[in-house]
Amino acid sequence: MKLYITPGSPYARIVRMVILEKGLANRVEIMAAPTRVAGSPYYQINPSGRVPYLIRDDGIGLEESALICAYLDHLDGKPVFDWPAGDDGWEARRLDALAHSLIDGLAVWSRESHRPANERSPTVLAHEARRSERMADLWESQISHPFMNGTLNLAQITLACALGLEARNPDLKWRPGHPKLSAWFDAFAKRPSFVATAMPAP
Ligand SMILES: N[C@@H](CCC(=O)N[C@@H](CS)C(=O)NCC(=O)O)C(=O)O
Repeated sequence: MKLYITPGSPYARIVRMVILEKGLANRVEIMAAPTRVAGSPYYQINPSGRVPYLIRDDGIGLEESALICAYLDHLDGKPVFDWPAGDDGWEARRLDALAHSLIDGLAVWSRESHRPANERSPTVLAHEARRSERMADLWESQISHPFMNGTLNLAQITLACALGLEARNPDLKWRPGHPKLSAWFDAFAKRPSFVATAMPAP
């Protein structure tokens, strides 16, 4: 299989972590995709131009990190990232949605800040900065939830990949005033799969 990524994509990082956690590194070749470039040859592979994108062994392509993670998780017939049943499952999905809300906003911020200076929107940058502050406050109140501290799950991975964008965005300062979130992240960041997928500086 081939996984198309960009090194700075937090969504691709989620999938790369799942590959390592599931012991699939020898089955998935990681390919750098030239995205957001006019006429990129990558558009012949994935017309949307987005990453992550998995080409399965049968040649079928899958887009969307959650779908790719689920596919990879089920390959061995022993999935570990399915949501729990019953009420626990709603709690898990609620927290995963909050982690996605954070990562989606930070991805917009990052994309905007990487545009040429004369094309950047101060309104968008300010909007996403304020959103990230509110979300960090929210996560400070949620991070002690048992689901965020028990067995590894996709909400934890997504939140860590979101917070890890501090390495890419010097204006993202989610730590001050959030000691519990900082402690959670620093502990999580020791995981070998997180270390191995470190984001490059901007
Ligand atoms: N919801 C998608 C988001 C993927 C996404 O937005 N990827 C960005 C990189 S972080 C991308 O491919 N950007 C290239 C482009 O917009 O052309 C997922 O979870 O996979």
